[in-house]
Amino acid sequence: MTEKSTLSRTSLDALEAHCLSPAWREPDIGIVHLGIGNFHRAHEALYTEEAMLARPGDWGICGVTLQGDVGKRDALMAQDGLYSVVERGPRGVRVTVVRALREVLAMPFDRARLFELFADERVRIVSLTVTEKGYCRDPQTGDADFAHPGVAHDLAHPDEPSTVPGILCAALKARRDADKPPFTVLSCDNLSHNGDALRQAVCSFARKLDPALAAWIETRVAFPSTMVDRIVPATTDADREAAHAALGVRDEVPVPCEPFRQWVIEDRFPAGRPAWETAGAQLVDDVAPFEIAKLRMLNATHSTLAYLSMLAGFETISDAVGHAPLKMLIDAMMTREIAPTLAVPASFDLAAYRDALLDRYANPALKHRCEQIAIDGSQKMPPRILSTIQARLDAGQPIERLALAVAAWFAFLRGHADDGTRYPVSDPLAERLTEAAEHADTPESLVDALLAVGDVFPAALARNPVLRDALLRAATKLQHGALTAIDDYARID
Ligand code: CS2
Repeated sequence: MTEKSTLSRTSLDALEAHCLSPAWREPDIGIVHLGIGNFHRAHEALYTEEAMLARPGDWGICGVTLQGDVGKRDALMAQDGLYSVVERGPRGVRVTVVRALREVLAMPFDRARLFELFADERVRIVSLTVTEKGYCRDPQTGDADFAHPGVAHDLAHPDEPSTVPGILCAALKARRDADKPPFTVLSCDNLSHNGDALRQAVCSFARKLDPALAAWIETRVAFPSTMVDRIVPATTDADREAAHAALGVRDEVPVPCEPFRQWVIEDRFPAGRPAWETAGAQLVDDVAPFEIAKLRMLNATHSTLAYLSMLAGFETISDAVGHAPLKMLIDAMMTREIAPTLAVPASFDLAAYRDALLDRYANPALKHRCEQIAIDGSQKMPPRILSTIQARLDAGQPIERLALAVAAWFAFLRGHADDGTRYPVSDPLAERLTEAAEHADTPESLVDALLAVGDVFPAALARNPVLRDALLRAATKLQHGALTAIDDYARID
């Protein structure tokens, strides 16, 4: 093969060693996935491919970018939807070519084709990884956020939807109007009770447009919740090189990830589903304990590591846990402050879960950048950290380490590290947050200005004096630098 050849369905035969099995029958599309980012491609797409190998079925995937990222669409389509997963573990790299992705669309350009698929009853699942902000929820009520410009646009122009509530409503309306059974809607984002949260956003939106449609969605459409887990960094040239070295052909859009993966799914799929359990997914009646444990243990410590590292200057998660006091701090945070708030089944060993997380973070091959995790803190702090703080305050228990995590986020919002290095703050509320943080010249003013952001802090929590005091202590300590604060907080009892 020449230097120039790239991954394509015609080069597949030569790549058998990198496919999960040579016995592949091209499936028709049965899943439309909104948010065709790296996470989906290293997670659901791979589970789906394995499931189809174990039990053949038409569960090919059509991936959609909602940001109109035609570059991504074209790069994937130039490779016939093929791409490789570059699994980076402490013992080396494994490259697997994934074939389950059959088509890629970019909204709004490919709207007609997307709605053709939505109307086609062979599409039995519409799944999503659109990040927390993609749900366009009002944080106070959980309904669609009618003040959001995209949501307001979609209400005014329901046939040209651009947001998740608008798109799903229009898609389900097309099904209902054609008198066809609905598809199942499967949220795969890190939101607590993600299925219920999405259902509320969609139904509240539908109620404004067409109450009968809202009632039809409420009674007919399943929104199972899921807990998804795999650490998937952004693609770098090193991943393109690793894929090229393994495959002998170029892959412009490989996905790096850790070896670990987990998927816990509520088993409610009236229109059917791939045999994901054959690929190791856990199908359960109630996903909540798993979802909350993952958000509060993994995602919370990820965010804590990210904000402290952005201040202290650690670039990746493995660099961060390579700093012994920081590792001690998040270990104690999980053991002392987070795990005691979790109600998990007896078979769920929280100490083992914590230790496994610390090992996963230490994976030196992954290079998961703290800057990537630090984005969208306003969306991430409530389910990851504030819910645990609330539970501990309710029980009269100390929250020192959790408060340090929140104060580190506040300090991060100033836009520069302790050594003065500037970095961008990317967040849907960035303007409000950074303005509040930049104008605050004392720990008190910083804490008060940010506690007043009602989209993040519910009023009762913002008024809680125990939280305010703990935040003040942490913000004061952080004035001496994150490294000093980490050292101190690693030692507290
Ligand atoms: C991370 C998650 O970027 C982030 O905020 O905490 O994407 C995390 O890597 C995944 O949830 C792991 O399953």
